Amino acid sequence: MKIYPTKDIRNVGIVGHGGTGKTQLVSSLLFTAGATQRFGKVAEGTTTTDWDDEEIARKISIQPGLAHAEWACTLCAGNTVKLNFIDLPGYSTFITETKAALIAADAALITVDAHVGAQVTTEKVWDYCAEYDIPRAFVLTWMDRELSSFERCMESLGELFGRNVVALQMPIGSEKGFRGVIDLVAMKAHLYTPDGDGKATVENIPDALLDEAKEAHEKLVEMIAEGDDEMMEEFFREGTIPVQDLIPAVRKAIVSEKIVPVLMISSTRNIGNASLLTFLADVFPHPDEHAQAGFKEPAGKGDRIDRKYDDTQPLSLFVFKTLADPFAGRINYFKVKSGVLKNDATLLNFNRNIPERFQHTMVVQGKQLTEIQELHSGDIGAIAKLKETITGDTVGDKSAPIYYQPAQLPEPSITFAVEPKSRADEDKIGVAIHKMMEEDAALRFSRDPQTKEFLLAGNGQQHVEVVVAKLQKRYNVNLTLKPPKVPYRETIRGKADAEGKHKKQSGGHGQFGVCRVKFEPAERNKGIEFVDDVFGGAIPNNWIPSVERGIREAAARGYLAGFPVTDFRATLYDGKYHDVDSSDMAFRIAGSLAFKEAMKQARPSLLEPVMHVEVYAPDQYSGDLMGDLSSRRGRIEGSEARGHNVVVKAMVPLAEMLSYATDLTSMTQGRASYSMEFSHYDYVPGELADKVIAAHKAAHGEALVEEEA
Ligand SMILES: Nc1nc2c(ncn2[C@@H]2O[C@H](COP(=O)(O)OP(=O)(O)OP(=O)(O)O)[C@@H](O)[C@H]2O)c(=O)[nH]1
Ligand SMILES: [Mg+2]
Repeated sequence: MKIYPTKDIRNVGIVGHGGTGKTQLVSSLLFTAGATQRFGKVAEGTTTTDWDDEEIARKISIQPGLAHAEWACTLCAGNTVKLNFIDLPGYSTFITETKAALIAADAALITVDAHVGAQVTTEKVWDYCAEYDIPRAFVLTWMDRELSSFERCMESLGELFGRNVVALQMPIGSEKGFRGVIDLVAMKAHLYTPDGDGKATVENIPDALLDEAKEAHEKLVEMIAEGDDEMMEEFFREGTIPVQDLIPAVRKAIVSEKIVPVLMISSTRNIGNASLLTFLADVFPHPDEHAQAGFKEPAGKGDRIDRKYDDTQPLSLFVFKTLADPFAGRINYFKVKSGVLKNDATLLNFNRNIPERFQHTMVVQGKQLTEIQELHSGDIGAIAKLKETITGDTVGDKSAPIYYQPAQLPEPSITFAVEPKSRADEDKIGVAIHKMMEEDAALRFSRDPQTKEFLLAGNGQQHVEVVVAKLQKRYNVNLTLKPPKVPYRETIRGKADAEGKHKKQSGGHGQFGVCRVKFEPAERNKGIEFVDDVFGGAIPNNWIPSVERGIREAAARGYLAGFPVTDFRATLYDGKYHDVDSSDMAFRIAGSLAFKEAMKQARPSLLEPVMHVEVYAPDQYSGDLMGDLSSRRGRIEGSEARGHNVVVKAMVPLAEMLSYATDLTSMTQGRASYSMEFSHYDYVPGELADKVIAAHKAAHGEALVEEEA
């Protein structure tokens, strides 16, 4: 593997709606560029970037897949550039992986199924690109498919993303007859042999398409020249701009996000591959064209430190994905953010303040890792067996600390109880899940304090199913997945003033602790706030944390139905103690008694998670969709036309959305898609709350009684 300087590196994030052909696209590009000898296919489970067992079995991407290829760049005097592909999942249950790893890309290709046009995740990934401020281009996939339409896609993308969406190519032939593209910059026809090697023969544009191509060329040039009077004048005077001037201008327009070009491909039949590769090599930005900022403190805090993707700056790198490989151990994917990484370097993990040795730095081709001597600023690599480093950490030269901000990810939206099949499984579950959590930032694991059930929270049913399958395969931990649970919470709506008194002073060592605590509601999502307002040593300082702990522990166990009580303020203002009989334990119990007493007075209420839901469907379903969401206690926020589709946005309680995936499919014959993200917690209406509480008590009656005893 050659070593590439920054300006010859292109880090391309491949994003798009689920199943639009991202993985297949990467596979066909790798094949054409000679990076793989065999043409890998999703249908056969042989692609480079979907290499994980679960990905092969399910034929979908679950985690970021890395690959790289070399391709000649016409602008770099025929030099080859290194294309690093970051193939990202499209299904909404795995989209947090996409957001977390897209941060390493310097530009994105957004795939759009030419038969459908934009879909719900198309907009979502567009927003991620905007958040990271990276240039983007659309690739229409499935151009060989029946009813695919270049014109319809241009219309729908233009409507959605603005007038700067512009065609850089035009199709030659359509559907089964799709056999090439017209390069609207150079004004040449690129013809392909279907099922061939993906390389083009370049010819003049066929007469039948010439007028249309000229019109599209004019539109492109006008957009690029906009604001550049000299170029505009030249264009009108000469009727054209020489290609050698036009390519750099296109490049500038893309990098500055002035235009968003549209290209196209059939990646199962290898039509359009070479044209797309040349586009990426010629006009996609290199890392140093993308501004970056590190911070003096973790999590985006403290002053900004300006760093450039520059070999002469101190070394720093950012870990954007951790894989927990059961054999190789932990593997970290990282991007060199500044400086040069040399094999065998010892660096400092700034977040954890521990040294880490980069003994065998590697480049990644799917599951295959190859050692490399050095990686320059902006390049992407992998390293195995670091001690503690995981996703989101910054590592670098210890004399120049810096922290890059990790992606902001949403909280998991759905919780399942899992049951170990045997005692042996129960013993292994903790360690195994811990390893899984290293590679999966969207996973949460806990134990229900009342039922003692193990709880797994993730972004959707499929996400949690995949985790359970991996636990079985990798660590031989066998779990049964139970129906999903809604993570209700409890809170108070009123105030209370309560005394907690724990007194057992008959015989032996006594126990004594009294506390007086005021409780009041706090803002939503504030959690529990504890205020120490004790005067004159009514409770000695060392036992004040004991009262707090007692309150927090009791709140975690819940009051109405065993869900954690949250969003309240507890102010400890008075109490009593005994020189001999008081203890940490006595004050913890007093705190928990005060909490229970207060809950009787403070109008306890049930809270439920409310989700932000977006549904995409052909517009004929618009009325049905809205009616259905309303019947799920949803509040419709609006509906907008998207060409022939409609997007309906609503706020709906999670409790009503548990079977939505299946219901939506049957309601629309599978022609709709939706995304769902946690929005906020809100009160459960009275009658329903009673039902939830009753149901919970019936299910966990025993545990609750035990708790009282
Ligand atoms: N006919 C045709 N089929 C395609 C094309 N591109 C992809 N497919 C098929 O579409 C299916 C999904 O392709 P993938 O590459 O897995 O899609 P993806 O976007 O990576 O999916 P996720 O990563 O799970 O979101 C596979 O069966 C591919 O063979 C294409 O250009 N033409
Ligand atoms: Mg994929």
